[in-house]
Amino acid sequence: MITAGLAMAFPGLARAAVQATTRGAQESLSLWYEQAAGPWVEALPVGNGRLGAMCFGRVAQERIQLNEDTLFAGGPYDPNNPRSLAALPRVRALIDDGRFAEAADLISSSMMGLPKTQMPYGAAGDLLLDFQGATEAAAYRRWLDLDTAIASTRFSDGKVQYKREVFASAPDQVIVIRLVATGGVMNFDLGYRHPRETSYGSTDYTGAKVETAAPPMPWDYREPLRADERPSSLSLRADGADALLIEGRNVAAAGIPSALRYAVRVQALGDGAITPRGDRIEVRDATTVTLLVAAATSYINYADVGGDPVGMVRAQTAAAAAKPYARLRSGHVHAHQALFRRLSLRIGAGAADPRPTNRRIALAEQQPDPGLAALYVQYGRYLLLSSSRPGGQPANLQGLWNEGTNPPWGGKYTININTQMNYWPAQSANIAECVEPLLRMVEDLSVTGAVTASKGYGARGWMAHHNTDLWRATAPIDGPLWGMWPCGGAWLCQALWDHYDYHPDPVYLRRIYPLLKGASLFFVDTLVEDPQGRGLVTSPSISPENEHHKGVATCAGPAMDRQIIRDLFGWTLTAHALLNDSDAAFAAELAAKRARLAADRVGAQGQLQEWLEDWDAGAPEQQHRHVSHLYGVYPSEQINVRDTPALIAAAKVTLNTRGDKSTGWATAWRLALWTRMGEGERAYGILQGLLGPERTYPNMFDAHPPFQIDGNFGGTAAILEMLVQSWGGEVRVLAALPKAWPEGALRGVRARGGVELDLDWADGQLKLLQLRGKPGQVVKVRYGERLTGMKLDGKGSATLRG
Ligand code: FUC
Repeated sequence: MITAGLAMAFPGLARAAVQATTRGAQESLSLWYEQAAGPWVEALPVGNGRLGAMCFGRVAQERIQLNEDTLFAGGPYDPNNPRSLAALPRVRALIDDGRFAEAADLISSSMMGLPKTQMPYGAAGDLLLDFQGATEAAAYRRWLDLDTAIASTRFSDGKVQYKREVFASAPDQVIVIRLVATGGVMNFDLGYRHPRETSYGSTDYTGAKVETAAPPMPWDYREPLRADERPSSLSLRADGADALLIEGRNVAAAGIPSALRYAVRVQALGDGAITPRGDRIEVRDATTVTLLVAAATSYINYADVGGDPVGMVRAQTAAAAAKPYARLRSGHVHAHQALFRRLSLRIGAGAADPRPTNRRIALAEQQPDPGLAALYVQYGRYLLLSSSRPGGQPANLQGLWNEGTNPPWGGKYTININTQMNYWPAQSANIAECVEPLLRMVEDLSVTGAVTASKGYGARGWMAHHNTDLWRATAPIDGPLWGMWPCGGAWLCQALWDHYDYHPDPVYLRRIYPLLKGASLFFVDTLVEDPQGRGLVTSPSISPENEHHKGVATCAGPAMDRQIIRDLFGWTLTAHALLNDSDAAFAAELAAKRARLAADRVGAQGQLQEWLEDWDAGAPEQQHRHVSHLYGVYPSEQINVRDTPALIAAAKVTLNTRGDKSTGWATAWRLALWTRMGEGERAYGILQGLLGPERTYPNMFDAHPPFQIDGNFGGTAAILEMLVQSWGGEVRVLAALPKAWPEGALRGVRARGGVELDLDWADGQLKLLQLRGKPGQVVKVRYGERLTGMKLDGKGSATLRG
């Protein structure tokens, strides 16, 4: 359900929001192409946070592939293994004895969730528009305008000019497809195709070269629409004089039965003759047609599937049909721009690049293209705004966009890095509203995860392991090497804390405090003494997905857990003090345990140790994609160049061993880490790789490979971080500016403490810095060696000239 009042849905934000800044910089805000999309990763995404569409821009047969963010498999389920708690003491004893493989075996046989996998995300099918007689096109162009959030296609057949626009409206909760013919008419049949199973393997991520030079689509290409592809549970029929209604059920998975019903309704409005014919709508002799598409499931929340999707899609299409197209369009554009236009970025001179986007990506590693980095930032902001809006589900592994019923890694929420990375840019990129779905997901997890805490660990509070899904499952899955990690929920709290840090507001703090407190309580109850006296540790755990010995990841007290819990306890203590929580005993215990968490360690190679033992040099995968023990450097600030230079030196040793090349998200993390450490040139080299064709598809989706959206978001946050950082009570300006970016302008980037900044730089030097915030507030700004306390005036602004 989409909540109307943002302020109610997400207290604190309305007060903290600042006025949209003037877009002070010229920038290119379009992705564009000279050919229709062939593979799915060439199609252009639109989304309103809940409904998504991939637009192919094909000539003879347009394909619009649909998603709805609650269309997951299965239904409400309790995944907690009743044998888990009894096995826990034995697992811990085996770990204490160094018998890690035996501990992992026992975890595998007694502690994994039931079922051992979670429910995959699905797809809502395809609209196929078959145009009569269309076999070729001239003057073809398709593009995605990030500033209006509209995907467009135009071409001509020599006589008639055709134009199509597609957008996903947040205010009207429909996808709108507008088709216009000038100088002639259109004739087409509108059909619907049920989603098919996608055939990605989940293991093909180890560096396969991505196909970027797919042959251009023939203009007359048509995909078959075969009746036998429709499962029997699916009904497809005319609904009134001008609409199709599709009703279906989600799929069962891993023994969890299908519990969701869904509906898609497509209503066709326009001139010419619009006639339903069985499972199609015929459009004849039309010059202007508007298709309104609504989709919904019966999902109300993770425990309630009693919604009325047919009623919803009928109401939504009917409401939209009552508005003229111009109003639907302007309502959509206005809602998008109110958020999107808060930030602008120019890197370089800002001259428009004459090449189509796929060409720029193909050459990104060979030629400097600073404008592509700026476009990547705006695309990242566009993607988060389109996949995570108040009232909807959080951005999943693919954001919102998924082609079929078996996406890579289930297209769910992997919370040992991926979901967290999705929200890295939310604050700095000035689109903090996008965090609201994540806040509600954590609120859900604090309920389902309390059951896992008590049934699995005999503990108070709540917790989540390394994955969750629409049903908010929190038990460990997949196997001990991936799933037996207790810090997924704790790490999610960081995005909630960051929102407070960037938008300090006591109402919001009161809302998240029980979540922080519950997450902390779980660790108060489950931290154990390291038998060698090094302090308090988690057990059992892993350093996400990395083996310390061949085939074994199970251990106690990996560095990442200690760092995350140190942060979590710190946020909780700060909130406890700010809110005057009277539970003094809780705070005292938290502070005492925080002080006794085992410290970060430097190993024999001079590296930051990934585990409590110095196993790093012998670990089987020296270049492993995860860099979990560097959480302390980024996104945390525990380890930083100002306060802990020795640990920073150790982190660099670690990162040099890991190497710069990795999967999409892991490349983005490396980029963010070198950036945070002030190493602009190293960061720039990594960024070139991220923007190039091995890690960016033609539609600018991140290539793990396959497509996974976290790299887009991690990359967006890291590029902004190259220009402005906010940690340790200071704002750092141009701290990792590479030589390749001597000039540019950034407007509307945010920093901790409720501050917004504009900056101009030229010749590699800061020229102008403007701050906005609370009148009288003092902001510490560091530029190079210079640290300046800037006091905001009575209007809440301050200016520094370089
Ligand atoms: C983690 C990563 C993989 C992938 C998956 C969705 O398991 O290690 O690379 O991103 O999440």
